[in-house]
Amino acid sequence: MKKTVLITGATSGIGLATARAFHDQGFRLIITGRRAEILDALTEEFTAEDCLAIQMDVRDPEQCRMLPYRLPQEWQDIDVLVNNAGLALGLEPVYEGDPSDWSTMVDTNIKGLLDVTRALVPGMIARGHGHIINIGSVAGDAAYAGGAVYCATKAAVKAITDGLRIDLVDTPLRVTLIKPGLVETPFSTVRFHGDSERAAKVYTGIEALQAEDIADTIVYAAMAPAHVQIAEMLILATRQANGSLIVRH
Ligand code: NDP
Ligand code: 8X3
Repeated sequence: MKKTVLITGATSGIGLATARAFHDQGFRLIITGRRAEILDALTEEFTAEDCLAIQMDVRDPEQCRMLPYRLPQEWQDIDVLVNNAGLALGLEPVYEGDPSDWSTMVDTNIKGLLDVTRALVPGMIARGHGHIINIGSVAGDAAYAGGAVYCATKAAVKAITDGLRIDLVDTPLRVTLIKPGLVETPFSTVRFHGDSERAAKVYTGIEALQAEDIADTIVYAAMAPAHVQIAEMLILATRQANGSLIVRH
């Protein structure tokens, strides 16, 4: 019987690379995101037998609550949940930031992750197995200029992940935090509200991480023997030391 992974935000970047990496390892995929046309194309790529697409917006608490009820019986036994959906919006000082950007980041990165976790973890506990892998960031370790709110959301992901691991310590479930550094994905285009020229500069002069590099670490954590719980991994580009120090040539 193939194992099943559910990935939030599987339509792009790290989530999409993670879907492909799990598929290569023989997992069945439940892929989610807001963009239906990409989900449809991916269902064809992975084939309907191995892939169930669920269109959803993690900012909507009711959609998160209903998620388990939208899964056909044969898709309910989720082995791995990858809470990946997330974004940064803006790179201004707090005193010039857009409150609507702050709400979107908080609702997606913190509340969405919490609501999906709340919906799916009780089933894992009842079945006696499961692995929750949350995508944090180096940004959660310390704030950087213009990133206060995004960094705060990723610090919250770290605290929620640690708290969940404590809450589940007397169960067979495992909880992992993956903290990537600079990864070259559409992340910066989203951050700069579609300004792809500005986004490209983020990755100029440095060999940035690729989404596949992070997918490898996620699959590594998931494939570790059942008695091994990878609690946390920080993955940086070689010319990056932390959220603020990046050397470009
Ligand atoms: P992308 O923009 O490429 O992917 C983001 C994914 O999140 C998309 O699939 C998007 O799907 C989904 N998403 C965003 N908002 C929602 C929502 N409201 N409901 C459902 N899905 C949503 O960026 P990355 O792959 O780089 O980012 C993935 C994660 O990795 C994020 O949590 C990010 O914070 C984190 N991260 C990224 C780093 C980087 O440098 N790139 C570094 C460290 C962490 P759709 O638009 O279809 O809804
Ligand atoms: C994304 C990486 O450094 O742009 O979390 O915040 S960074």
